[in-house]
Amino acid sequence: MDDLKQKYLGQIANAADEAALETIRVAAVGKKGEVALKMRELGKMTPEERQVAGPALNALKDEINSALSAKKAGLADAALDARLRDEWLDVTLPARSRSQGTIHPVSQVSEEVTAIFAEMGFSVAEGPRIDTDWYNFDALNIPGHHPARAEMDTFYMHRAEGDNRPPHVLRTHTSPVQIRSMETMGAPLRIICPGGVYRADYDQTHTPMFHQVEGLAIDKDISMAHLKWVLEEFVKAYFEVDGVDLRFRASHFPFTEPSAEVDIRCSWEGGTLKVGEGDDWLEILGSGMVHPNVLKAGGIDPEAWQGFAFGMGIDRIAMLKYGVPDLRAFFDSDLRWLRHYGFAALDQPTLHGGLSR
Ligand code: 2NL
Repeated sequence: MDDLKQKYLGQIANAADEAALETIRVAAVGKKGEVALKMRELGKMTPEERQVAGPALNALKDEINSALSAKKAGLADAALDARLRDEWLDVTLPARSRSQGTIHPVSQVSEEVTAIFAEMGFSVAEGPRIDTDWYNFDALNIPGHHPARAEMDTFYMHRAEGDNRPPHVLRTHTSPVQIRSMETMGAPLRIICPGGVYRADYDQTHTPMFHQVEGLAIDKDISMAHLKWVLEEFVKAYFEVDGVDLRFRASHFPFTEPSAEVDIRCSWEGGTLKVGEGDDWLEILGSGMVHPNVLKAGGIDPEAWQGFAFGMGIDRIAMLKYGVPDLRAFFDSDLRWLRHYGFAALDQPTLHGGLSR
């Protein structure tokens, strides 16, 4: 018995890991282990011999089991110590001075626009980029035969023969998000909807995917005067100037009545854009009072509520503010372009902190 004890306590002391310990446990005190075999021999002994050997075997078994548990706990402690040593981290080190990535101008401008309108009580609404032609067209007072449908160069989703679901399109504007918001949130409502939109068009000023932000304010007594103030505040904040002249030109959109396109006073002296001075005018957005049919489509009673809406191109106002000459480069994923026109990842645009710094 002393030999057994020496043998197993020695093995346990030298075990390198838990797996080795388990092998030792099975060989020593397992059901068919050496101690169990010895216990079977008790039956052949005289009662006197058994009275000595029985308790001694039990004591040996207990001793081996305790040694196993103690070693197991020791191994776990050592493993934890090793992890703490290896995974040590100095959290007081300064951040890396230049992070790898940059914020894309489209993301930067979306954040800037969101910050400006948030200050005026608008929240951000989002929706699907693939939607039914009802949400994209019919609900916006653009019926099936309307020329605007053809003009928009819509991407239609393929449909298999016999598929009776309503036709789906890649949204050509973010307006369907506003219809969905009217349905789910009702009036009064104050939202902006920034996001990607799609039209089959490609040249220096058009890409098949681009970005738009639309705004919608619905209340009991919303008028063109509110629209004018909101847009003036927006243009001043966005271009970071103290004053700007806006020019409202009568226009036509199916979803607004009356409709106006908005120009801002600017100069192009020396090839760079200056907003708020000079004798040139720059068109930056379309707007108007929401057409009663559109309110109805959104489940809002046009006898009780009215509102204004506007839409502008995010990529376009990004090009204007940050002097990017070619729209197509926005979506080329050229790292040199991204490093040049991108923004520092940790600078959040806020009105109090400066939008673009
Ligand atoms: C443009 C013109 C515009 C709207 C978008 C809108 C949305 C709803 C109801 C009424 Cl749900 N109107 N959106 C209104 C006027 C103009 O966009 O030139 N965008 C680049």
